[in-house]
Amino acid sequence: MTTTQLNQLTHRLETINGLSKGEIGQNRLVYSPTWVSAQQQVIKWGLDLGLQVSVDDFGTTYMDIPGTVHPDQVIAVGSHIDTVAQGGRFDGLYGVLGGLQAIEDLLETAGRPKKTIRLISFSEEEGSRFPDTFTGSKHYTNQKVNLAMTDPDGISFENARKDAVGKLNLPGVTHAKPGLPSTFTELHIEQGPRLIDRQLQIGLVTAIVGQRRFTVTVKGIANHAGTTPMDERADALEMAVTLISELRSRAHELNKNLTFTVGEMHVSPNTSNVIPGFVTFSIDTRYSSENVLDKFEHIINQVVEQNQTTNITSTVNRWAKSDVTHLDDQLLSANQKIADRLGFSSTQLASGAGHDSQIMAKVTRTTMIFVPSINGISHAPEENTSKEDLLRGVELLTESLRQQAY
Ligand code: HGY
Ligand code: MN
Ligand code: MN
Ligand code: MN
Repeated sequence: MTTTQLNQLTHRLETINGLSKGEIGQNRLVYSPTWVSAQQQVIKWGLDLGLQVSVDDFGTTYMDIPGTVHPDQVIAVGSHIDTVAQGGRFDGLYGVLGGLQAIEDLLETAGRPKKTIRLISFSEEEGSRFPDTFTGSKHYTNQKVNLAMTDPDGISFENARKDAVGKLNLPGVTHAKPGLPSTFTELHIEQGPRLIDRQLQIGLVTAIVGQRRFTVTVKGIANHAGTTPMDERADALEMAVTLISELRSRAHELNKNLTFTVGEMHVSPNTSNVIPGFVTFSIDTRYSSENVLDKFEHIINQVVEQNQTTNITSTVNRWAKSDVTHLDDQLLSANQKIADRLGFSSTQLASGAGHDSQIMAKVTRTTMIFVPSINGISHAPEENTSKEDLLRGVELLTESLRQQAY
């Protein structure tokens, strides 16, 4: 990739990340106004490049260069366009725009491919607005998504979806969901410290860890902070804190590598002189074996059950579950050979982050390419990757596409 092409990639990253002007980090929550503008911009770049663009009912965008010899064999690349709240500039977006850059470089240097190349910009992966994850790739792979689920403001997925997707039917765009590809490759930042700490340039992903996400609801009795005796309170927040610290220690006892994160909490009425009567909090837990996750899910239910009192009740709802996913060995070793040939230092590793690849791996041969995250930070405005590393990831992806589709 030449400097011009690298500048084009960074310009495109800045254009889309610039849509969150004045906000802390990136807030491209699915179907939000910045999400619509971002997907519209990706579509425009694809149309300018002469790609055949289609958009499905969930707003996932597919951009094809039909193959000259085997148009029915589809080699796909892509990632997700949405972000977490106050997220980083590269998670997801780098895989979409890096894929676009690889395709552009190939069209310029090698002309049309023999097999169809497809760039996919998945509508939603993070689960940061609605209580479900990977809804874009789930829809593409014909998995059920609950359209009636609502976001914290009570807006339904169905209504938000219809309103946003209607704005993507730009001139030249077909409204359709294409068939499944023969292979899928996702270019992504590592989102952790391993590559950067070991000064390695490329990560080739062997597997994606399993994850579970829960919402715990604690119901107490709202009351006056000044007049209610301490031993007569049904303080929902105090109970939530007890549950969190007990579960946190049990996670560690069960397995020191099990991750346990409470990232979201809603306190009601969230007023300084009122004893909280209602609290919800999230639990995100990951590990590379289902039975450890099953055991921990059992512990969560047990601890929540044991902490019922007369006036405080707690319930737990598990709303996301994905099993550990092993990725395609052949594609990985082909990429290993390319990385070696290009002289890139690399390692093979499992991903602690979830990815659309774990959904695509259920229906097609799938692989992932990681580039380093500076200081290992992700899901935060400080998320960063050097230009040289961005470039190397695209170069490896370009060679992998050349090998598969030409
Ligand atoms: O949460 C994750 O693992 C991913 O970044 N969605
Ligand atoms: Mn991601
Ligand atoms: Mn993410
Ligand atoms: Mn992900």
